[in-house]
Amino acid sequence: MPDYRPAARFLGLEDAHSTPDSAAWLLPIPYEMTTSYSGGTKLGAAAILEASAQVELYDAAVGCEAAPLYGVHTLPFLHPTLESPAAAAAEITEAVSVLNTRDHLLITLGGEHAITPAVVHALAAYTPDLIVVQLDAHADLRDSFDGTPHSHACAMRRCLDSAAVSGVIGLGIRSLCQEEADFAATSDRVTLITAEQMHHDTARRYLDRLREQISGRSVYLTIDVDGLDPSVISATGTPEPGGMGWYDCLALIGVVCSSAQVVAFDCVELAPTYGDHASTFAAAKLVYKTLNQIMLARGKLGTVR
Ligand SMILES: [Mn+2]
Repeated sequence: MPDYRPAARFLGLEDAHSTPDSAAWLLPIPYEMTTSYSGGTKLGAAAILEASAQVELYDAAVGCEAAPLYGVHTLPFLHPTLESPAAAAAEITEAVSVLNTRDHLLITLGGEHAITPAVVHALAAYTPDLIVVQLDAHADLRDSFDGTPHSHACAMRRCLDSAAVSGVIGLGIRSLCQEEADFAATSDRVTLITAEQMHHDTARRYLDRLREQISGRSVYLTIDVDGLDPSVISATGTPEPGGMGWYDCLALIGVVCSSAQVVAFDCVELAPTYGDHASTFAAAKLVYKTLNQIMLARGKLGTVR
């Protein structure tokens, strides 16, 4: 009989490589309360975990089977209260604070994008001068949406509520309203590199600009899967045409991980649809490849390259 147990752990790692001593801690947060178009992101974390068991441990970009070298501890699912978006955000912040991930790389899997500011606020308590690098189709800079300031459409605006967050750099942005455009233009803490700018910049000079802005600094990386083009990942609640290709995305992540100190990252807004395992697998592989770039920068992969 084949064993159809769902993958309880990221990459289906063995016991020895999935302990609390692991360099990376992965926290699934299947929270969904404010999605605005098509829902389903509460199923994203479980789908990514299940798909991750199919991802090869060997990553050609780092030239080795990387995960066993640093370990990934998959934590139990965090289910915040659904009493209100504000209460959910407060609970996530509290839980991440209590968890105390200071000595580990924290990876969170959404869930909707509203989890990002909640996690950032917990990390900001001991990370001054934190820059949030956002891969996303949407600016998420509205001050309020659908009657709540804790909507997924306000995720980056809420990150900026923390004085420890010195900037948000959005890349791949191609959907925003006048309020967000005006806010981005007048705030010295917001940089938007739009998908159109990236598309026309065939020499990828935006990567140099990004490197200059984040070099040597602490970065929280948030990957909203709708930042990628729907030809790569279409299983998301608010898809937008004209997003990043797979290799553009990897190049961007490579620059972030090699030039900044990435303290944590998340992958949010995957809304798995039956039959579209390509989207889910791409998200799982993207999380793994991002993790490997961070561990490479931290010297956890030794000299295996
Ligand atoms: Mn988005």
